[in-house]
Amino acid sequence: MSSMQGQPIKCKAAVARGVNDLRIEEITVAPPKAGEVRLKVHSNALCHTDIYTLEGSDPEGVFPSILGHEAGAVVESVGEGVTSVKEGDKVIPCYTPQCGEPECIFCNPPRGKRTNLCPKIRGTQGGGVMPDGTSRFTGKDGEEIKHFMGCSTFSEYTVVAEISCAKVNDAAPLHTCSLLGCGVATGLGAVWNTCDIEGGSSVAVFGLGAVGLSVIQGAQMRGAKRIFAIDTNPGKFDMAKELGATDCVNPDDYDKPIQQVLNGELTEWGIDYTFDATGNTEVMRAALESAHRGWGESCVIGVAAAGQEISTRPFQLVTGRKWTGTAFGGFKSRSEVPPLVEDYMNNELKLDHYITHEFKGVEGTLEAIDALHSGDCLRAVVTY
Ligand code: NAD
Ligand code: 022
Ligand code: ZN
Ligand code: ZN
Repeated sequence: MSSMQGQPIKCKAAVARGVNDLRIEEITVAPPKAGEVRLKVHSNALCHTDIYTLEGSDPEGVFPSILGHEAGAVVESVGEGVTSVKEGDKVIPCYTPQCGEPECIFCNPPRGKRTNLCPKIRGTQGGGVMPDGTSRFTGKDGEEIKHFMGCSTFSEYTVVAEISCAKVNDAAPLHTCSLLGCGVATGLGAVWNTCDIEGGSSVAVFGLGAVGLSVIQGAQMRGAKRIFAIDTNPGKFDMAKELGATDCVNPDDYDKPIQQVLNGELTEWGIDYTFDATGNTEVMRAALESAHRGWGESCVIGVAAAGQEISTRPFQLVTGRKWTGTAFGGFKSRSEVPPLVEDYMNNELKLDHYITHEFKGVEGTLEAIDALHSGDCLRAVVTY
């Protein structure tokens, strides 16, 4: 049994004190309450939403808080009534929970078969607190520090809800599998779950960060025939090709809008499935309008800045295009993330390609943020 079971733990964390003010501090992590799990975080990969929130761009962001939501961890201790994980288990904390209760229409078939939007702890998670309405983190002066996206993995220890913990293989290498906590899983799931593409389809992905590249990987694994990789940074094209892209396109090389190039010039009637992995609403429009006349489907993965709106002419929909979107690739976290870890361990899924930078210690989070700002970073993984 963990020697700290039932006791508060003092540890290091990167605390977001205010806009662009991330400080390495000693914090206290309270023991898990009923239905909660305390985790020792092994590795954390930075994702843009953490930076976006730190920069003050998320109007719902709260300070002080502990950011971070793409991680691999080990269970340190569990609260009352927790049965699905135990001390020593490897887990991936997930920002989309899966309560699995028989009465949850989002977790269960028939309507919940293909969604992961379990609302069980949505309100408290969005408010930066645990389901009982309080925080498990306190700072030096005993002041409350808020949680973030139900994960808060910029800390050596964190507390999450049991229903947010995906228990994975005991032999899983956590520093690579951390990527399955957000970016890579999201791109794969957009292809496999949200759009459920058929073999032989044509695919286009806008934005070749970790999310867009995993769309390419997922499409190739499904047997897509032609995969268009689109980015304004041509430095991304080599990796796109390595993961399965057949055509790389830089919109800046053309005078006309990219949708007219993809739909009408490079293809006659458009592309079966298109994905936005940029978060830019103009690109979302271009992705929709690049989709195939009569049946093309376009999936919004990118998260747009607060208050942004999308637009297109209704003609685009009347002529048979569909506009959809995804959260965490539609994966049900606790039941569908562990098989992804198995795929990686069986060499059926690539993860190592996405790790371009590695750092040590919670302090490394600061260096990782700088790396993420440089154009050549896919994922920077910090191992504590
Ligand atoms: P990233 O910043 O690493 O990648 C974005 C890429 O888009 C970059 O390569 C950039 O050069 C390219 N780009 C920018 N403007 C472009 C344009 N006009 N045309 C073509 N390419 C352009 O980001 P990421 O980590 O891969 O994440 C991508 C998006 O997915 C973000 O918006 C992120 O918030 C979102 N996301 C959504 C979910 C979800 O569940 N829906 C989950 C994770 C990430
Ligand atoms: C993760 N994201 C972007 C980069 N990394 C990301 C951001 C938001 C969502 C998904 C991924 C998202 C889509 C839909 C929702 N969220 C709302 C879900 C609901 O209403 O139940 C979302 C999620 C969590 C939080 C906010 C928005 C949060 O915990 N603060 C899943
Ligand atoms: Zn993320
Ligand atoms: Zn549920």
